[in-house]
Amino acid sequence: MATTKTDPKLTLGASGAKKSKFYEGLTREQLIQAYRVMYTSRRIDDREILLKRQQKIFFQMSGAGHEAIGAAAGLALRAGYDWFYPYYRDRALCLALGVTPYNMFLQGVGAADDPSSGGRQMPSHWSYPALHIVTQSSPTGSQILQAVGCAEGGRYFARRPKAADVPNSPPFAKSAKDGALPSGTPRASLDYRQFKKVSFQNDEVTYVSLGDGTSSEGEFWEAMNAAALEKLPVIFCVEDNGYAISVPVEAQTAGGSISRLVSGFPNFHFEEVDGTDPVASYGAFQRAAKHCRAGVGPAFIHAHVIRPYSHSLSDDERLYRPDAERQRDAQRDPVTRTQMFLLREGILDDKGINQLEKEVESELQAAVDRALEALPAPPESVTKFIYSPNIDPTSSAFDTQPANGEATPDGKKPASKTMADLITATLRDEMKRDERIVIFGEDVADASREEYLKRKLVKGKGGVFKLTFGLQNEFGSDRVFNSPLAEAAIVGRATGMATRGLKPVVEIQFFDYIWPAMMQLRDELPTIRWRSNNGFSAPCVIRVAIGGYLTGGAIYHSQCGESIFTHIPGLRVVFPSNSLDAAGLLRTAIRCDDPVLFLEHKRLYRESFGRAAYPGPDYMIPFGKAKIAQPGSDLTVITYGAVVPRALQAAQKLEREQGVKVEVIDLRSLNPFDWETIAASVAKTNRALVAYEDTLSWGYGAEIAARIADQLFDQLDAPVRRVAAKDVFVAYQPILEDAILPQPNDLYLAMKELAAY
Ligand SMILES: Cc1ncc(C[n+]2csc(CCOP(=O)(O)OP(=O)(O)O)c2C)c(N)n1
Ligand SMILES: [Mg+2]
Repeated sequence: MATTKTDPKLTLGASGAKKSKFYEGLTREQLIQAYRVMYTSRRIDDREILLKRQQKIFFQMSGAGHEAIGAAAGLALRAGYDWFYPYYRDRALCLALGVTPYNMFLQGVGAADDPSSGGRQMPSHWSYPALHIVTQSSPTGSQILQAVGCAEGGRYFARRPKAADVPNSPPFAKSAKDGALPSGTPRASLDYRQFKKVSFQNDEVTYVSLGDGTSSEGEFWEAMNAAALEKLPVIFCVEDNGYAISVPVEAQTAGGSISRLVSGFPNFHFEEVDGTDPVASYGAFQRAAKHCRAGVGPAFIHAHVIRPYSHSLSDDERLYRPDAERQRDAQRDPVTRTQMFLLREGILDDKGINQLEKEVESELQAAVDRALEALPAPPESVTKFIYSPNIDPTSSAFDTQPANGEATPDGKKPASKTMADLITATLRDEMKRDERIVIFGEDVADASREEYLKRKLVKGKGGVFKLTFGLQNEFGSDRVFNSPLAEAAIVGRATGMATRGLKPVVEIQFFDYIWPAMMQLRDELPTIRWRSNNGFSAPCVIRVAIGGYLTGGAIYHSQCGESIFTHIPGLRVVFPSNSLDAAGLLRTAIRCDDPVLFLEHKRLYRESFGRAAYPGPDYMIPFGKAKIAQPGSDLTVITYGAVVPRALQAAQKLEREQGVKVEVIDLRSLNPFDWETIAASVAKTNRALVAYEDTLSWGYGAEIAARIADQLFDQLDAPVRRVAAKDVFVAYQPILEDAILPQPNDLYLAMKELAAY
């Protein structure tokens, strides 16, 4: 692949003056504009440092030393057309794209009017929807996979423009808090697309930047691989200032050069450039963008920059960098050098420079004065935008009846379908209805080698549990495809796609292997709407095969752990126990406007328990609505998933033997959960047992038990009890597995004891 290397001896330097007459295509006005951006950026940093010392702002991250590469990127790319996943040193880029200094100071003071987050995020965590600057978080590197997904989303819409259409005009006014629809609105018409503005360009590029230290994160490599595989128009820009806090690049990157390490990736255009030189940097971006816009692959820009202001205000680099080294860097200061360059080239004289700097100073003074008067958001607003303000998946709009149960004309009863069957049927129905749905994950395609399918040489795989079987064949390889074996990439790419308006329904093959995606699932996907103050959202569905009782599944194919995810605000978590619920809840998950973790119990996929007839293409169940699996008056059992059939078995035995009538509540959705149904039942039975398959301590049932103890204390005639797995891993040998996981007999004994208390 093409590699362009600009020698760190600058085009800005005296020796390069002759060559630079062409300025890589930049006009004199653009060069002045670049300098204005760079100078403004540096002065904002200086002002913020002062404000921090005066305790008028609460944090500061500087972009000092990174101004030239940012200004160049901003000149080469287009705000509101291309897409941007910048990192915290990209102040100059954001200014070049159109963010105002006032907006930046609003971030610093944490104002309600801060357009990035309304005071929820630190300064330099950029988010400006109109400019296509996508909300940024603090973990180093978690933006990179999302940038890949963003580029994929753009390309998908460019190839399938009809997918961007919105099926119906919004069926109800702006807020649908209670989900009430105007009479006559077909319920099936309700979905996230009505609230998701989609825009795309055929030749758009996605910019993503990171520091040299961040290139050590695994997600960086997953992103590079995915972008190269898919030839995506992503510009990766590594802003190499030689340090990650105190760790120098040679202790961070094998061989000390990230350019050398990535040079083997195919389909890339590579640039290594002096990132303190705006002209050379602009040239690098121009060539990188050209490569990406042509649709032939991604680009990688390795920009050598400096970091004159320590890592942050909490860091003093003199503790690990000697003066001589710092002075060497100072000679490459991009602001000073660009100023010298403008003077030398006769683009601005002293007067012109002074004038420009005076203008910037007075603009900043006015912006600071205004920002210091800005008010914070009211404390009661903090829970706003954890979830979609537009679609409430707990509402009655998602409460539809199954369209079946009647005998067919020839008198036959409809066939009983497994949970696996109905999940596949729901995916198929929804894919037909909504062209924005894409499915990817490990092994989910029928066959990556399409020609085998075309020539009918193979039947196809469609997932290790076969739930996506036939979908690639039916809907095409751009809608159902295998991803590399990289869970963070699955969730991160899905997040980026969903940000653009696609509806990824991705699969994590086993819950036991969800952990590489944990950064995306904890710090990214569920936080996007809240942290951007509703500026961005990423509604998508993560399907995960979970659970044990497999006789031979052992530790790494049997885990539960749902409470780790119900603990995360912003993430809906559902866990059906039977076919009909799986179909209804999956449809709600797909059509709603929030990220959903959809947990599918492997043992229940093909059980005879809970089979049901196909409920039709519009059957939905609202989230947060439990089902009374068996009514009773003496004792309440609150459970879900594979414990439901076991609890029913135990309850029926107890009733047969002792006439105890147990009410079994199947929660079905875990976040939100149905407190009303629990409270009404416990008020009636005065006894509560919480049963779950996960390990006992700190598990999901602990929260339910605590709430019952807290809020229903007066109703209780007995302590709240729990039955769950022992606090160990699940063992392979079936006798051991039986001893570890809660069995019907454990449930029976606990029910019996509690009923007699
Ligand atoms: C995943 C993660 N680990 C650690 C940190 C703490 N941290 C913030 S910035 C940083 C160094 C980043 O260095 P580099 O990528 O070179 O960027 P630079 O700050 O030098 O521009 C670290 C360790 C973090 N934010 N996220
Ligand atoms: Mg660095």
